[in-house]
Amino acid sequence: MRIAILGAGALGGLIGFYLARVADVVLVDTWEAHVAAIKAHGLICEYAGQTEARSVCAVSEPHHVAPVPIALVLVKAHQTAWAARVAAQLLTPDGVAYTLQNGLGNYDMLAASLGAARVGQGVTTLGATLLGPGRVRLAGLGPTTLGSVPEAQRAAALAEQFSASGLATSVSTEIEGLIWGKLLVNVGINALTALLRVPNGALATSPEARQLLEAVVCEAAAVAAAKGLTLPYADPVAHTLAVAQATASNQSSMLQDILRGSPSEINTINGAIVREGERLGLPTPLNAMLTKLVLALEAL
Ligand code: KPL
Repeated sequence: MRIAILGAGALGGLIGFYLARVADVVLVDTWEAHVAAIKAHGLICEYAGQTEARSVCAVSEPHHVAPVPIALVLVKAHQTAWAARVAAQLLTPDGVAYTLQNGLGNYDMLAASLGAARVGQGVTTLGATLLGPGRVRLAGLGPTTLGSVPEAQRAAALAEQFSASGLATSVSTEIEGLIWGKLLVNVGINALTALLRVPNGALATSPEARQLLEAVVCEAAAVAAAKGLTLPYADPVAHTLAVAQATASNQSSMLQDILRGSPSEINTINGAIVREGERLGLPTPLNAMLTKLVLALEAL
């Protein structure tokens, strides 16, 4: 199977590294130093106590890439419009783009551009860190789930490739609840760790940070409940705290973005809760406050 990965950052690089064991992978990324390093030395991955380099095709320009039946969209939210253009260029006429990005809104942007029949969505609990040009680290193995829409057969074939490469993956007909399940975790962890500049675990150990996490997750869980969604766990606060503890020494992706001086994904995470709350007539003052604080931090 030929698979293009649009955005070879932490998660895109990690998934590309694994998938290249079993599939014909091409990484497309605008960061030229990263692409040059992968071309020169292979994609280097630190995982399970070892460091391995794998030869993977990487390009910054999709012009000369042969058409692919599947594109995985793993760019940050502010690059989704770019990914939609590249997917339109690279996909075969019946090809499908799957977004595994954080937050809400990316699917809608891709579907508006490619048509809903050519876009699928999924959710991953894998953790990854981008260490530098051409180098990623596995920060945590966890399941990935692909939605059965728009095409259950293709999702099943892709899930099989993921699993064969070492990334446990299944297909679900209830992908929206799973996406919101991860969204609530990101709502509770990402902005607070970025603002406080602490690793994830600090949110569970500091009583004040923990209170904030609880309040912001409860607000978002009320929005999910008002939408009638079934989350993949019973207690959103307990689950988010468990993720913060399980990833205690990790820097959240939002903290990594802020430290790099890159735009964060705040508008697709806490900002998305505010927009959904407004639509449903539910107040979300804490999520609104965190969104404004992170936007202010980005502008400093
Ligand atoms: O998904 C994450 C992220 O950083 O974006 C968590 C689960 C918070 C792990 O760091």
